[in-house]
Amino acid sequence: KDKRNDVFISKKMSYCLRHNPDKYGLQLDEYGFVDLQDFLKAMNRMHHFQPKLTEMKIREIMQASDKVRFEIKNGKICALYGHSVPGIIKRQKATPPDVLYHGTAHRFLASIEKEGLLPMGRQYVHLSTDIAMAESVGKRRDQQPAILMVDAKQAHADGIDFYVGNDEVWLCDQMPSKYLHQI
Ligand code: HQG
Repeated sequence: KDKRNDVFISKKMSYCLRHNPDKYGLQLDEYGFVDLQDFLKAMNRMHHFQPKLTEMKIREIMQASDKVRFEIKNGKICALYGHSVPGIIKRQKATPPDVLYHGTAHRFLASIEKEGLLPMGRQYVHLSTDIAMAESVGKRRDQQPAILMVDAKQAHADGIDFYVGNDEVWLCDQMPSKYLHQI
């Protein structure tokens, strides 16, 4: 199986569903879903996948992936997190685990200390349920990432909303630094 090709397809799916559906002539609904058949047509039209991208191929890629990035439901598909599209994608509010983690680069720590965690280029701040995941998220930006522990229980008690991404990824609008502790 060609792993590289699967990664390429997955990245294009993320690009379309998180960042630029417009370029594909697609419009996400308020929860970020788009009709799966329309999505397949647009992806194939744009990238000329050989063989053609099918629902089965997408399911196969989703199954083989280390991260749950997409969801297929009622004939529609969405990205579960990571969005930067202009209209805010609605996420379901929920009670987070008591503790969450965020992996980042050491060079960002001074700014995070001052401003808290901000969504930066995305719609939400992304938090991980476990340290290993936070570590791998942080490694995208720093070989030896800083791991921040988030006192989600206190933040939630103080009125900060949390939203579900998937079982391992939680989202929030921002996270003041008083709830962050480097570990
Ligand atoms: C940092 C991947 C300075 C923040 C991952 C992060 C994740 C600040 C960067 C998902 C800051 C933004 C998202 C502040 C936050 N000052 N820097 N005040 N507040 N930052 O990529 O969380 O593989 O937008 O620490 O696994 O790294 O694509 O967010 O380093 O789940 O599916 O600004 O993307 O998933 O970076 O990653 P990002 P993220 P996929």
